[in-house]
Amino acid sequence: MSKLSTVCTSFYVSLFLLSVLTRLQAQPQVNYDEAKVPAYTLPAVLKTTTNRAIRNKTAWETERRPEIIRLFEENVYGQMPRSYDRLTYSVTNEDAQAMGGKATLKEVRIDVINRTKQVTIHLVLFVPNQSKGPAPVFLLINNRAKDNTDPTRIHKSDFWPAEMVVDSGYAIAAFHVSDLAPDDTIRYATGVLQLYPDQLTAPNGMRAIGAWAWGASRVLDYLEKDAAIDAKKVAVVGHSRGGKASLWAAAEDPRFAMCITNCSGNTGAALSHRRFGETIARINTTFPHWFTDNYKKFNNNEDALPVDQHMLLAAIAPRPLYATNASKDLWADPTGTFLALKQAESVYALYGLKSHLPANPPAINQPILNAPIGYHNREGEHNLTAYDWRNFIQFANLYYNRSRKRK
Ligand code: GTR
Repeated sequence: MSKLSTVCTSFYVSLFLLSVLTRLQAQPQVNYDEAKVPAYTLPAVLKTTTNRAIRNKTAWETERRPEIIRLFEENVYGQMPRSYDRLTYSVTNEDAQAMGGKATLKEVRIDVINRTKQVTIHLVLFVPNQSKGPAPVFLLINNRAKDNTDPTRIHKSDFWPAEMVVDSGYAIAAFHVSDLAPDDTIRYATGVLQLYPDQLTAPNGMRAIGAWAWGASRVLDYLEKDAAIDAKKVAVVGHSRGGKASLWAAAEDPRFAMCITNCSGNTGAALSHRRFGETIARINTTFPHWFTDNYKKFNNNEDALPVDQHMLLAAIAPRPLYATNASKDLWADPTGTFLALKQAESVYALYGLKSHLPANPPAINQPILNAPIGYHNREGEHNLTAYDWRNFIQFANLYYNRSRKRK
């Protein structure tokens, strides 16, 4: 190598190292120390932006709840388009003897058309054959590999333990996020956003998480037409980024009977004002295609945000809500999740619903299974596991049995 090229190479190497260093310095260190959580004031869930106190469920439903949804649309998840020209569906594969005769498999193609553009959602659904009437269902927003929801059951996974759910008397369904918005900074716009192109240029335009939640509602449009399903008992389930979407879907669409959010962390079930683990700046930098452009204003500026995630959880009331964490998943801030749930209790109380959450986070592997607010912190890593699903089923059993008795 000539002397000149050696000099050039080391010049560029130093330039590269310098830029990496500058970027690292620009990113504040991740905080995992409770003592370093800054003092913060959460926006009050039961006070309007004009500072009026909300004292009953009518005022909550007519004033504060719609205001909260608007604030989340404007600042975080973006507008949620409610109209479309047409939805059609066709069962592309049906097997009444799936899972060795235990279930009926349906693969359904759902097409949603708006302004000549179309998006196709591929739904996988297993309904227990033993079911005495229309079956309640768990609907997973699948953000992981498609083989997690393999309709052939050659590949089985605890991420979507279909056999366990069917054996418990529930139907189980799933669709993949990529049908709505590929999870990619550039390609995310190739799904639902084609149907609503104005959203792309709007500062409060929907992005990928909004598109996934929108997809869950379109699947619910289909489930309402499927006689094998009790559409009044659809639990929307999501893990991590899928759990952010399951919360937004349930908050936006009151037809979802139950919401389950697993390890959803920042801009999911955890409080952002705590700046513990993943922060708004980090999530917006790594995943700029998930939330509105407006949300970027709150990078390293949490105190200016007019909402926090406890308000999203509260918007799901009085419907049952189950949130989880994993003990080694500090990035998703288990304490911040528990605190957000505690803050939502006051809204459930407006409906006369008593929370069974303890004052402080329960010990690891000590689930709180009584509705309206369920919670557990599973031992282990960031994941969706058989342990988590067993508790979701228990939570749903307790809730549905109790509401049956009330009737
Ligand atoms: C992480 C992201 C989290 C969470 C997670 C996941 O990288 O920072 O907010 O969404 O991915 O989806 O597994």
